[in-house]
Amino acid sequence: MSDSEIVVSGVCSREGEDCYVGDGGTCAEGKDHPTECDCFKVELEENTKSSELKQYGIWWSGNNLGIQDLSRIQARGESRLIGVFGSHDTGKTTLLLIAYLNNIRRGLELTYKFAGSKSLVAWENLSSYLRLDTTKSTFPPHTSRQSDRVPGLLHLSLRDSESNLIDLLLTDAPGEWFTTWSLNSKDPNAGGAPWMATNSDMFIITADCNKLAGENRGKARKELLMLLERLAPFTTDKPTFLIWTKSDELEEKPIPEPIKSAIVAKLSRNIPHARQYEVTIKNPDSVTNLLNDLLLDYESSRQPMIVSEPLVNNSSFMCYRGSYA
Ligand SMILES: Nc1nc2c(ncn2[C@@H]2O[C@H](COP(=O)(O)OP(=O)(O)OP(=O)(O)O)[C@@H](O)[C@H]2O)c(=O)[nH]1
Ligand SMILES: [Mg+2]
Repeated sequence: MSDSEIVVSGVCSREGEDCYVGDGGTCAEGKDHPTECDCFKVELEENTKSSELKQYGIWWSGNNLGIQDLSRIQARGESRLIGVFGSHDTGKTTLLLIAYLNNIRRGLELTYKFAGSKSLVAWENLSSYLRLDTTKSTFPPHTSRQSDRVPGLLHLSLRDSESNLIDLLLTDAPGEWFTTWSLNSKDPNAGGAPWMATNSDMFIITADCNKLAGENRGKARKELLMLLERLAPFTTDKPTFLIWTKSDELEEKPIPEPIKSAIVAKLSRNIPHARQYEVTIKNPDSVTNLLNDLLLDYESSRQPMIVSEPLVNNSSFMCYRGSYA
């Protein structure tokens, strides 16, 4: 076996657009070696002595997935996109992390079993805040506002009770996007909010119990009502859950009745099929249960395809469809 290796460096004309071969990713055209691709211009070719095994690139880095990765996930089967909407600090990222940590902790006990992830690095980076080390655990940091048109996507592969693989993509977006989008759907600072609204298969909307009972409850209520209104046309026929986050705070500081009933009334007017759940970091199963129910709702909302057999002959014998017809 030869231990020499040809090392090639150069630039791809699609670098940064949809190809990340220069950053150690794989070729967007699917070539095994960049030199085989017409888009790649070789700048330096060296013959090196190497005793290391040949390394093959993989298309995922483990970080948040983007729109290019989405098409690759979709290529292996049906995937489901869950859009998580809610203004700043309403517990969106924490909710996602509880789902991830509880899934890997409870493993095989759950109906939908953890079967891998292409964004493990992103999950682990975020959950390192929540994990209890020898000193203390903290909440994840605020999701930074990006100018992207698409949010960071977190990926979970699950297996259902019949061992079918389900690719779940969950959005982790900054809350400011939704506040801006609720005010003006055309505002460029709304980032990936319109993309999420159009492309999500299921919707989670966060209502922060702590904020709705706190000093700025008027502002929190207004932001939530505006979001419900903006989102309503996109949620038709799609499973939608309104999630009361930080419900552990309710005992000490309940949401004033007029505020709660205004939100519930708006929800039943604009998104009548939406279901409501309470979640808290103190009860990780509350998040797992809501995801289970969301997936079950999605399965039952899908209409079976009606296949009608074409009439190919006028003979009554050939037209016979059996006694059921
Ligand atoms: N009491 C309580 N506080 C919570 C809970 N979940 C989140 N929090 C608090 O809410 C804060 C915000 O949570 P995040 O998950 O970062 O909120 P976010 O919606 O992702 O915020 P942005 O990324 O800024 O949009 C955390 O820093 C915690 O202080 C919970 O279950 N109970
Ligand atoms: Mg966040």
